[in-house]
Amino acid sequence: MGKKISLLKSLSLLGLSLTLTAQNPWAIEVVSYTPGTTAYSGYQDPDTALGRPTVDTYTDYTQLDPDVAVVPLYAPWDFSELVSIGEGGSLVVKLGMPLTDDPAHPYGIDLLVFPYTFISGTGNYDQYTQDPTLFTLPDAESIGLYADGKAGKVSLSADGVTWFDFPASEDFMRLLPTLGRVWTGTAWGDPTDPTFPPNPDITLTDLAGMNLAELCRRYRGGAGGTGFDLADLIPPQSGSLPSTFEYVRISVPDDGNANTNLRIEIDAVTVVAPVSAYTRWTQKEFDWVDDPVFETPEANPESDPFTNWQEFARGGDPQVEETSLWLPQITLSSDSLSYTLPQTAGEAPWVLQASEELGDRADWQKLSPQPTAADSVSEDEIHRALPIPQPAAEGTQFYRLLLEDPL
Ligand SMILES: [Ca+2]
Ligand SMILES: [Ca+2]
Ligand SMILES: [Ca+2]
Ligand SMILES: [Ca+2]
Repeated sequence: MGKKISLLKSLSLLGLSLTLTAQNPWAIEVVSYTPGTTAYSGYQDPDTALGRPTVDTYTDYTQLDPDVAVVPLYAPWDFSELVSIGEGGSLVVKLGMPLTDDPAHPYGIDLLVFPYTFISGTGNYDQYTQDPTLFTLPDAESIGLYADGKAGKVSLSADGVTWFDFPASEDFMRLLPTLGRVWTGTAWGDPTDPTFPPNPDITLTDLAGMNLAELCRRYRGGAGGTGFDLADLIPPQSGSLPSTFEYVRISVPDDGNANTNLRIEIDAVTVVAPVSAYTRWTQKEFDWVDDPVFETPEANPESDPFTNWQEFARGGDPQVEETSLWLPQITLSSDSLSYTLPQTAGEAPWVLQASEELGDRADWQKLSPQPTAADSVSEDEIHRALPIPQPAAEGTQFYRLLLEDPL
């Protein structure tokens, strides 16, 4: 009986620890909020900055519930969705997970801020029919990003006491405005992933004249947002930057000018998720404004003999027709196996397999765990050496390298 009780106790402790370690990639707690002098009245509930960016908003004032997907032309606008920060004001939130400068983050972007903004220009998106195929974005002369009187800066802290700023040039009102749901081609589908940033180098003129449905596809499942790279933080005069941050501060300067009304409205902030080496490769090799259909591992946009997956793992160029790609040349010594990879393929899943037989009787088994590779880099190549375990029994051991399939 006593044993049963202690088992139940440990189970409930396990449940508790799971709850405590659940990580949310957005703000989970308001630490402080000072509206400042010019914050919009009504928009002063700081809890509206917690959680993910808004998925659905209201078609108009008569709606009791959100009934239309947020799109880059129709931003969330309700008191329950945004908090306003005016001159001299600030908002400090605690993130639901650590924020780091992870090299596996897309485009180097680590943090996303979702302010109130939208693509402006000629024409109105009809939020009642909410059909993005019927709307063409403004042309290059008239396309804009709503940023009227918006100003502010982002700072980060590890402990909530010492703050580090992004440069003043890193303002909020950058592409892309929030997208709430994925456009499936025929309907609004699942909520977008607010941890997947857009390419920070896209410009408004890249988007000019684009159909809204096409633009939504370019988000590639992400929610948009203004990206910040921790590598851009202003380092302290002495000491070094923390490697991990937990707090985000958004503040609006008081410019001392009674004629201006600087402010910013915030929907959410999120922590970017790492992505696969293959996804990062596509982000380098393909333009963001091009159709994402060309980026799948199976695709072969230039119709040479190699899929994108082969191009990625064998140093190919997915835009150039090639007749041959690199293949690993293996050298074996008594205790290690070596091969060379193009540097761009350094993270491709080449795995080492072993078999005691060759030919029909071969039984190739992936070494588990894989031997720890020692890489040395020269020019654009990686020379990789893998220690080979001593064979357990007498006889011959054969090895081969295998390129695994995409996940
Ligand atoms: Ca970064
Ligand atoms: Ca919000
Ligand atoms: Ca190809
Ligand atoms: Ca090629």
